[in-house]
Amino acid sequence: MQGKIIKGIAGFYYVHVGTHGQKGNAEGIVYECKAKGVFRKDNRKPLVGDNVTLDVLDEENCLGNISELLPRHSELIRPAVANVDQALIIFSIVKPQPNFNLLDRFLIMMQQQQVPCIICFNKLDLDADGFGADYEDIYRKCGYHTLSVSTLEGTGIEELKSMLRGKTTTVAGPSGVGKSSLVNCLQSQRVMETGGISRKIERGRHTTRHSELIAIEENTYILDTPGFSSLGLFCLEKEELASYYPEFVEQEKYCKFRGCSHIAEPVCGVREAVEEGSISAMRYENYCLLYEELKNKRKY
Ligand SMILES: Nc1nc2c(ncn2[C@@H]2O[C@H](COP(=O)(O)OP(=O)(O)OP(=O)(O)O)[C@@H](O)[C@H]2O)c(=O)[nH]1
Ligand SMILES: [Mg+2]
Ligand SMILES: [Zn+2]
Repeated sequence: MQGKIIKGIAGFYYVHVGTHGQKGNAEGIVYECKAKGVFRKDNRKPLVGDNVTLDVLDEENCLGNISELLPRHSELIRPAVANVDQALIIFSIVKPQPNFNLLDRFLIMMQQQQVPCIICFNKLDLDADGFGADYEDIYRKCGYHTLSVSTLEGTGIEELKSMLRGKTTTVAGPSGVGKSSLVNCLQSQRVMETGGISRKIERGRHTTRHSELIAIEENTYILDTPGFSSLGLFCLEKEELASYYPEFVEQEKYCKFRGCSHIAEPVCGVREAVEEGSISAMRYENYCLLYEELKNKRKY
């Protein structure tokens, strides 16, 4: 039997096996498994997102053992998950207001791991001043896919679903922006757990502590993750930073110096674009802050 690890806690792995009831739905059974012998045989630790084969030990109580890890097509370090196709970066428009410095850090981190990103602004129902449209505009101009949604009212959810269909997506974003609420809202089907408790009842009210994959449709999974409020930039040289800003890369040809840092060099295409407004001043200011941070990190 084949399935997918949706959660790992304290040596137990929860493996979702699709039952392919009606076409397109996410119905399945979750087996609580150990992974005896797998590490020795495959020489790697099981990860959430791994496709596995399992032996059922007790059908009635949904207990099993993972017998083999199938090949991974990708592996993320943060969050630790296998076989992810894309990241959904979620910020709320208000309550809390977005921290764009943190948003840019997420984008850089995902690009470092070669994961395409969608930026999603939530709580559109609270956006009386229309800030969401401005935020989307800034990031769309940089080449990112963006959308605004209201989890509470269901606005934009169908569009989001079509962006997720057939893929495995990891969610990322700070605490309180509505990541779990959104994941709940995307579940159209009840997923059977050990003991048959609906995920819908259990989730959403509390801060998320474990990453967990949720089957939302056939072959469509979303990883709910704990929120975090800061993110250090790892394994990145200040000279590389600009390459993670797609809108800067386009302007580099107008810089006088090759390898221009866009900080203080004379005749800089990026700074000119900021002055004339075609590159967001907010993005550029956060770039300068991150550049300074990377520069100082090197000193000790
Ligand atoms: N008004 C409004 N409130 C929302 C919306 N989505 C979520 N919320 C509320 O925002 C709060 C936080 O939601 P969660 O889904 O727990 O947030 P989270 O991002 O999972 O937070 P962590 O698990 O701590 O990382 C809850 O009180 C939700 O009811 C929305 O679209 N509109
Ligand atoms: Mg949560
Ligand atoms: Zn420059």
